[in-house]
Amino acid sequence: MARNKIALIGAGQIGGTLAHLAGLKELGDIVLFDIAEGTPQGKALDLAQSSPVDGFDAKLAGTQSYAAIKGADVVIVTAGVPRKPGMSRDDLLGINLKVMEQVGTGIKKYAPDAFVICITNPLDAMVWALQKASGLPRHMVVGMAGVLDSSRFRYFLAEEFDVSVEDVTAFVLGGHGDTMVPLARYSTVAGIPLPDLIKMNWTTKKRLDEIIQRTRDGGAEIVGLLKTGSAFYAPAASGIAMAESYLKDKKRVMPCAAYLKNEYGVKDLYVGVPVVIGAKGVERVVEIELNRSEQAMFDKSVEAVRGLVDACKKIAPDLG
Ligand code: A3D
Repeated sequence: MARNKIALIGAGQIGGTLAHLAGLKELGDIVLFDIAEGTPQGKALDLAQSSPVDGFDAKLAGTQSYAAIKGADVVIVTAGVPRKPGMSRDDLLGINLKVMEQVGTGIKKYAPDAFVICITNPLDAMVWALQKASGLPRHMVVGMAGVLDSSRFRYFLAEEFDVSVEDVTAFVLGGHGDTMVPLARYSTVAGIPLPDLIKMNWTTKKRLDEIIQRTRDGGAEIVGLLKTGSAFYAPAASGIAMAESYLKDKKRVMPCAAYLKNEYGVKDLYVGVPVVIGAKGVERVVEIELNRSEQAMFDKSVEAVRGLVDACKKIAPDLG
């Protein structure tokens, strides 16, 4: 059986970490693409030289040519610029929109059958633009944000309760940004929902609200510490979990930015919702029931995403 081929567009902090994880997990051969000459080649060679130590077999190559991604099974896009302290994700819109147009054209030409995962920010607008620019089927283009946001929430909760991260599940919906919607009712420790844990005196409503706010600010907290870029280990791990679910047809249920065609009452937008990822791409959008206050938070988040997509349509009318 031939190995799968994974193309990584953008070989920066996240791109390099994606390549490392894909190698360690033997997900397939890896091509790193970047406009910065030497960067993808250098990272590919460095990682290849780690493979005898770690015992994985994968071909790793770096390139400045889209032709090298030909026939990729999975494409993960991190090309663009990340945030610096004081910048919001939305400040990146103009620059990264142009990048999505270029990347979409390359994917359309050389990897039209791939499952495409977008990570570039502002995420919900960039995945929309990437789908439009590539013309790939909507169920084959998806955005990574919810897996990361819910992983942050899970980590903070596991710390709060002093239990294993493995036994904490969490749900975060909506756009990737300050309006994201961490859902306490659907988040559990070994199946016990968070509101019940408050009743059991494991935590207080006040503490839970603080954890939810820290989750919302999770990306900014790391930008503030690093000063020269944004988070990359956890975002890369999240992207790889989505790629793995597709390549191995695991059918995992994960919160991702998926194209909605009336689910949750939303049309023609990418928004973070739970989906099933399997060999057919996004196989199902899971519509959970929201109570009134959750729905209000979700609607606010959708409006923020719609504002960004409208801004994209103004800058690049051809995409709309
Ligand atoms: P960085 O280390 O700067 O890597 C980006 C790479 O993209 C650089 O190597 C650039 O040379 C390259 N690049 C720029 N323009 C192009 C182009 N036109 N074609 C190909 N490559 C290009 O950034 P990073 O890896 O830390 O972050 C990448 C993106 O992910 C940024 O937009 C971040 O904001 C975003 N990000 C998203 C999340 C989410 O949860 C959605 C989390 C963290 C970062």
